[in-house]
Amino acid sequence: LQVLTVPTAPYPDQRPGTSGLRKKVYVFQSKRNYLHNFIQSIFSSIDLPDRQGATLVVGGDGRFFSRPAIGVIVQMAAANGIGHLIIGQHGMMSTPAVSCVIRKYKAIGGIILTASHSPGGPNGDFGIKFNTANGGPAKEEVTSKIYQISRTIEEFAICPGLRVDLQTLGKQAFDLENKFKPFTVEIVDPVESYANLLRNIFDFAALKELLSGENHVSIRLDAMHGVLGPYVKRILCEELGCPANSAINCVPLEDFGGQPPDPNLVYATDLVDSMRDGQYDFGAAFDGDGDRNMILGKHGFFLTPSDSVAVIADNIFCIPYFQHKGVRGFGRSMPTSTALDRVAKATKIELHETPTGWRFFGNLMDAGMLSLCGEEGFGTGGDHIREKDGLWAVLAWLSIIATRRQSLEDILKEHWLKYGRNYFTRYDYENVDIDAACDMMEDLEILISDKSFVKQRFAVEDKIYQVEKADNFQYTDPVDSTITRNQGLRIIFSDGSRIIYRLGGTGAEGATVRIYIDSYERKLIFEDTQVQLAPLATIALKISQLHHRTGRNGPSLIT
Ligand code: VG1
Ligand code: CO
Repeated sequence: LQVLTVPTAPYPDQRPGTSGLRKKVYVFQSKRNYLHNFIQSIFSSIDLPDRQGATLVVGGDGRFFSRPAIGVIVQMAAANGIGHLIIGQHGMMSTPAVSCVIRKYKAIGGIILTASHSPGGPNGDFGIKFNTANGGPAKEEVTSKIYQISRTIEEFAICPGLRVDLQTLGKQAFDLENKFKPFTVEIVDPVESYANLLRNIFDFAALKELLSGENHVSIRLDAMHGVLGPYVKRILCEELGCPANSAINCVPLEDFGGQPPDPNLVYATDLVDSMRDGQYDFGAAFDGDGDRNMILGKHGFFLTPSDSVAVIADNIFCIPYFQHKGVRGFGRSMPTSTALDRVAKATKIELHETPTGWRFFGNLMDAGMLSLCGEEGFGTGGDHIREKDGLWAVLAWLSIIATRRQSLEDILKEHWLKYGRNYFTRYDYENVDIDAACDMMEDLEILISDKSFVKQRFAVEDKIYQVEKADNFQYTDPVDSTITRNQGLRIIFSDGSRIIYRLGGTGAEGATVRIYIDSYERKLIFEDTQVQLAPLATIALKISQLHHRTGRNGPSLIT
């Protein structure tokens, strides 16, 4: 097979965000070599000796445009010296499974075709995540290198005659011109390695008893037509004995059936509706690529992701993996509520507060400093891999329920009684004009950085909040001392309540402004979240003038 070098012209907008590059599908379809440029930039970011003959993993959530994209990636991998590709059958493999497979086969990394929770189909979004040898999202130094290369790229290498069969399991070999060794592609069952990993983390016999023994609990899992369908069916239904009606929307679709595969109360409507009448004791939904989870109790009782990681931390020894490996640290992203901090304090386990995005946790895990972590954005995971892991979170919760023999709601209420409750909400403003969003953030930073801002009081009705600290969050990695700046504007009040403003890094178009509100209550623990947080929300909008500055009347989404 012939290897060609094709001239190309760079694009200015291929900077990877929180987890990969995300654009509208039409951008990939209509801009000449848009995909090729980015893939070449990834390969060029890896030094040739490291790339030569190496193994790379390819997976994804099966969204529209994935198949042609994988065809191109295979042709370019061969032409760029990669020796061996491991690809999930039909080009599908969840993000956590890719992380697992990279580590298991000591690959140099993986490419995941997904825009996660964003809409799919011809009018939806497409995305490319790049993970490195530890199995986690590429670090800033790698992504900025990829971005720099993409801005000056002049040519890419490709093997246009190479055609791979994504359907048949097993190895395929291709002879390339001027190469001694054949280039090999291995199509693997996307579930197998990952299922094996889970078997070694959890007590499957106990879970099977919980889910299909006498007095079993009824659960409902919604794969939202993303990649997790086959994982849910094989692991939960076939292996752990859940009845077939436990698994819904388990056929992966290119457009996810028309809804964004976003596991929250707004988009996971099938799950939310079926939980309402109390037929199921426990429910969960996953995003397109299977790294996010939303968990509900009976009657749809909502578990916030911030509480989820705190409760898992407090019950961590219900999970055999941690009994064996011990617990070396807890982590949360900065905007995630401080519920986890209280457990860390009580258990005397160190807490790490990182910027948003899983790559920061990965560094700590590699150094043996972190065992369990979570993000408010429906992400939870442990150090078994280097990605958040939706199904792992579900099995973690089921392990707690199996051990404690209590409902999710009772477990959570006991947690609040023991530690107090952090009320948490997030307002998202999507596809905002980029200049308006950036100007607002700049002015807000000037305002809150002024010395006079500290000690200022804000009153709404009978509630008064006094500013104790305000800053632009920056993070110094305790392992390699890298400093990451500009990670969100924080206003912390004297009672520990926080308002955080941040620009999201996963939107495909325009800017995403996020406001996070976190407030701690020791006694009033059974109130409604939105009612409880209304005064702080009013203050957050007043300080930032967000509606006025962006021309919006309200958030696109509240979670
Ligand atoms: C969002 C979430 C963050 C998550 C990231 C990737 O980032 O807030 O918690 O890690 O998406 O999730 P941002 O920068 O838009 O706030 V996913 O499921 O892509 O893989
Ligand atoms: Co995701």
